[in-house]
Parts: sequence; C-alpha cells; structure tokens
Amino acid sequence: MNRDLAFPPGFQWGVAVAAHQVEGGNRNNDWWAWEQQPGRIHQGQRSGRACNWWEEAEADLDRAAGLHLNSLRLSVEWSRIEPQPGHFEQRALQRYQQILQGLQQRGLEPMVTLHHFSSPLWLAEQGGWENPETIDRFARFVGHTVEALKPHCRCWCTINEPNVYGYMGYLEGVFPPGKSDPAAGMRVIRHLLQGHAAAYRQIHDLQPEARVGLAHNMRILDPARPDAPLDRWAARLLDHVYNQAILNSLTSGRWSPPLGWGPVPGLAQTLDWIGLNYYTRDLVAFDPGQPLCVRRFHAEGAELLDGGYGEFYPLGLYRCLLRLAELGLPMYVSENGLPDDNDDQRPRYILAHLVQLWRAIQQGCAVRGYYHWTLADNFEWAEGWKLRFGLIELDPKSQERRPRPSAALYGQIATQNAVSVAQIERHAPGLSGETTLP
Ligand code: IFM
Repeated sequence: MNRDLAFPPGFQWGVAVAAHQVEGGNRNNDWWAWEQQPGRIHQGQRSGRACNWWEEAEADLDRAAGLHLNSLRLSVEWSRIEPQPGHFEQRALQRYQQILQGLQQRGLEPMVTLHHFSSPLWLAEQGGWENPETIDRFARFVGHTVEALKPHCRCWCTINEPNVYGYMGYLEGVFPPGKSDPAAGMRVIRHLLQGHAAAYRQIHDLQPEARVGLAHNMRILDPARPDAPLDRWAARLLDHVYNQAILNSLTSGRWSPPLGWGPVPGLAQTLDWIGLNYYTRDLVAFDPGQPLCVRRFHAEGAELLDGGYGEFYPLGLYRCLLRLAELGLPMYVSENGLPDDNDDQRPRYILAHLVQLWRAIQQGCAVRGYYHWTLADNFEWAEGWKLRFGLIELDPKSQERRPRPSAALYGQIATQNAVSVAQIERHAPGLSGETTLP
C-alpha cells in the first residue's frame, strides 16, 4: 500500500448515541424500571445521569465538533415527548429542537433515530411492541416529533436494530420485558417493521424531502467447520433468522419465515437508505443439544474484544456491506465500535474497519457515512458501565471526561477525509499486508 485511502467528497464522519444511554434521568421508561430490579444490570448499576445530555448535551457536541466530525446520530426519548398517552410535552420537543440546532451550529449533520430500545412505561404496561396497537401509537408519536423537529433534521432512522430488540427482550430475556418466548419475539419484530413502515409514510407526508431508513444489526455467522455440511446448514439457518429475514421482508413486502408468512401491506419500498450496525462475528456449529440445533462461539486463537463482546473481525464489515449493496440503496455504517477501556485495540479496530469500508466503497458500495459507536462511554444496557465504548473516557459519577488516544486519530481521519498510510503504519502496521490495497 503506497497511498492514502481517500473517502468520497462529502462523506459523513460521525458518532452515534442513543437517548437512554446518554441523557440521564429518563425515569419514565421501561429501562429505568428494569434497572431498579435486582439482578438485571451488571453489578446492579444504573443509567443515573448517564452522560448528562439532557442538561448539557452541548458540551459533548463541542467535543464532537472539536474532532472535526460533520455528522452525529442521536435518538429521541419517546417517554419524554409523550409521557402519557396522547399528551405531547412541548418542553421536551423544544429541548430536542435546541439540541438539533446545536448540531447544526457546529456543522454536525443530524441523523435522528425515533426508537432506540427504550419505550414509555405506559406503552410497556399496555404490552409494548407485542401489542399491535403500538404500531399506530408509534406513528402518532413520530408524527408529532417530526412535525416539531423537521426544520432541523431530514435524515430519520425509524427503528434501531429490530432483531437485537426482539432477541434480547423476548428470547434471551436480558432486556425488558425479560421474556423467553420465541413466538412473542417474532411478533415483536413484525410489529417493529410495521411501525417502521407506518413511520416512513408519516414522515414523508410531513416532510417530502426526508430521507428515511432503519439501522439493521448484522453479525457474520460462519460455519465452524466449512467442510461440515451440518455446520454450514446451522450457520445458514442462523444467518437467515438473524440477518436476512428482516431484509427479505423489508424488500419483498412479504414476511420471510420465521417472522411469518404472506404479504405485509405497505412494507415494501419503505427504505430510502439502510443503516448497518456491525461489530463482530461468531462461528456456528450444528449441536442437537441447543435451541435450533446451533451453537455459537469464537474462533480458536481469534483476537477477542473486551468483556466477551466478540471477535475482532474487520473483514465482516466489508462482507456485510457487499451483501447489503444488493438492496441497491444508499448505505450508512450507522454503528461500529468496540468496548476497550484502555484503548489498546481501538485505534487498530478503527483503522482496520475503515480500510474494509474503503474497500467496499471501491467495489461500488454506496456508503454515505460512518458513525463510530460512541463519543463518550455511556450506559451499555444490561452490561451497565462495564463495557466502555467511548472515544472519550467518562466517569459517570463525576462526569469527568478524558479523550482516549483514538479520539484524536478518528478526528484526524475525519479532517483528512482519508485514512493515511502513516496512520496505518503507526497504529496497525500489519494491516497493509492483510488486504488487497493499492
Ligand atoms: O450500545 C449499543 C447500542 O445501543 C446498539 N448497538 C450496539 C451498541 C453496543 O453494544
């Protein structure tokens, strides 16, 4: 490799955050209630003040702008905007207007997610996303929110990671409501996708120039022994259930099993772009002793990420992007990052993933932006404060922040709109040999 890897002009360099993980004091949602239950969160930790964004998002916006980022993905908290059914809180909408103006003033193009895991308590009490009425309730919430925020945003992400929401809350039981009920999980994902479609139409009615998409979490699921037909079958099955069924349903307008069967009126053609949240890969083996006969684990000798989060596998980003490109839509890497308290992997992780992203763009993938997860350490759901994903280290008690070395590196990349040879040689010397680069 002998020249810098330039990204397309106007490429969006951002960080991604979510309301409940950064705002603090979100007492009126299902996650706050979940955090109060013993044994739900690592060491009984709580979101508490989180990153204090409700009071002081602007300080972190300054930090993001200081890194020369030109975009930021955040979410709005439904329980603040509609604290009681049908009651829309103007002060909450005004605060979001103010935050979005803050982004614009700092040259940060907003991407706003309308549902990122947390739901109002009143909605959860009525069955949450298991209840089909939630689809219309979500569309009504979206209508009020977009009407208020549209002067400041045109890129909307309806739902974050419907598969993760369904599996963690309704199969693994580690997110609220803590169920282990596959049929309920499939119902929830169906309702989330129908909510997405209803939101898509609602947003376009209110703002014809809007660009509306959804953030899809994809994991690479490779057969443990590629020459073993049963492992290949197991990996394909899991890949279909986790990665593909949602995409098939969204593009064909028909439920792809196991989500369901038959047509879904209004679902097709509801994506102006697709977001990819990519982190890691698993190996999959056939194992009759496991649900679905599949067992997931990490490759022997693979480099692992902190806290059992997964394998360091940058090639997966390239593979997912090439696969998503078949949809023929503009794409964003709407999340990519890792837990790394002491920043010993992050610089290399960022560079290795950006090299793969660059390769995908060279292959013709229409990727418009990359959002690193995340700016400052935030409340990592059931893992509490154990997993530290931030470019900036945060002490949630004192709210003190200290940029990790990778913050400066990411800032330089955004400034250059390129990954330089010097950066690779310094932080990831093995990389140039690993991939086909100029
Ligand atoms: O923190 C989460 C985020 O809320 C959704 N995607 C994965 C991130 C890291 O686990």
